[in-house]
Amino acid sequence: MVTQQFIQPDLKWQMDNISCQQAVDLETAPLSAEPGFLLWQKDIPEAYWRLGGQELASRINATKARLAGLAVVLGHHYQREDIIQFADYKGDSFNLARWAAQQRGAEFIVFCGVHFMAEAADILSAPDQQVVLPNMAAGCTMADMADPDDVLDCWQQLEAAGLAESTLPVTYMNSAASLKAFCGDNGGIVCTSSNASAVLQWAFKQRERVLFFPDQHLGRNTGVKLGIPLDQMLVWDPNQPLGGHTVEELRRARIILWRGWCSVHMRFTTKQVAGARAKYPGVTVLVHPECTLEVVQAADLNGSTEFIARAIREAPAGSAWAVGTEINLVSRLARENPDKLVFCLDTVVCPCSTMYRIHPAYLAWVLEELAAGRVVNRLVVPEATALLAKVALDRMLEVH
Ligand code: CIZ
Ligand code: SF4
Repeated sequence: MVTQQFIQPDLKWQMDNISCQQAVDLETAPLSAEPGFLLWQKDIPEAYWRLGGQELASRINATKARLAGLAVVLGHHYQREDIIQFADYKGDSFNLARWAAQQRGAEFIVFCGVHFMAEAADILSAPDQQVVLPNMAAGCTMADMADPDDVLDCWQQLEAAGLAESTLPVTYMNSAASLKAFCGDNGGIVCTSSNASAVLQWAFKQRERVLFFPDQHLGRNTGVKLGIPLDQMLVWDPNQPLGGHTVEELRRARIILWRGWCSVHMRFTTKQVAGARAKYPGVTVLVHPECTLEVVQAADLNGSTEFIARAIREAPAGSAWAVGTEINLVSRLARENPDKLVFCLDTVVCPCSTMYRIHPAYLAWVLEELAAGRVVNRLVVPEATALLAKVALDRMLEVH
């Protein structure tokens, strides 16, 4: 199945970005009217291409009812409204992974999220459970920035420089299963944005230095939170020998940060923070740690999507929140908290274009196939990879 793993991430982002306006709209455009469909999984039968939102919704509801007890639908916070409404469980990647590790009831886990999350669910679920990703082209541009071959090459260079023994690999959940396996095999661990500080503290108890991938911003922001000076955090450029550093510089580093980022969170700027404060005095600025350090430092609070949702839910009525994360979540929080002012820091913000690829037509398709006794879009992580990746994921679940 094609995941467009090999299209250059930023190009993918630009090509897909045309769907911005539709994404925050509650109207469901038929699949054939989605400009991004060009990049999505195309072997969905044509019978689904032109179905409208209402018909899709009623077919999804009817099929879900037929599959009750057999299939569950998981939905990530960044999913579009016309998908999240069908989720039996909603959450961030950490909670959804934990859910998959704990529940043994449903035979099929239909994962409305992106590829790496469905992989984690497959690794953590029981062997008799099957994970289905409605659109196999729903990847993550940040995860794609850490090409497993490049990370292995980096590790070999660290080994040759005599630095690998004192370095612990830590991968953000947003990464390929093979990189989680690499961590599992080398004493390393997985983290998410809800447990990055605890994971890094654990990592520094094991070894002097951390190799953190793929998101340099989460790594740097967490390092700063733990008091690590900026000059002890280096960015590894996979296109340069030794990542662009000398052995001595690498030896002195506490965190080696991979040169990756999230295009969605890179859109937030300190200018937007200043603009929100000027327009709404007293506003609380709350951003995701995938934003740059400057934005995180200009904000009042930062944290994972679960943290963001909880902070707003528990805030007093009448409070104002400028939020720097994916627009589908921000719009949902605004709707769910009508007694507060909740708005996105970036007024022209775009959604995560890969999360958006889970269109209701795909959900209808995979559910109707399940109801007919056929499994399409099953996501299977090869056993050898899954075993090692589970070691790193289990370490994460213990550290939290
Ligand atoms: O870990 C996740 O689910 C993501 C992508 C963001 C967050 O902070 O929850
Ligand atoms: Fe990946 Fe960014 Fe989308 Fe999250 S918001 S899934 S990091 S591209």
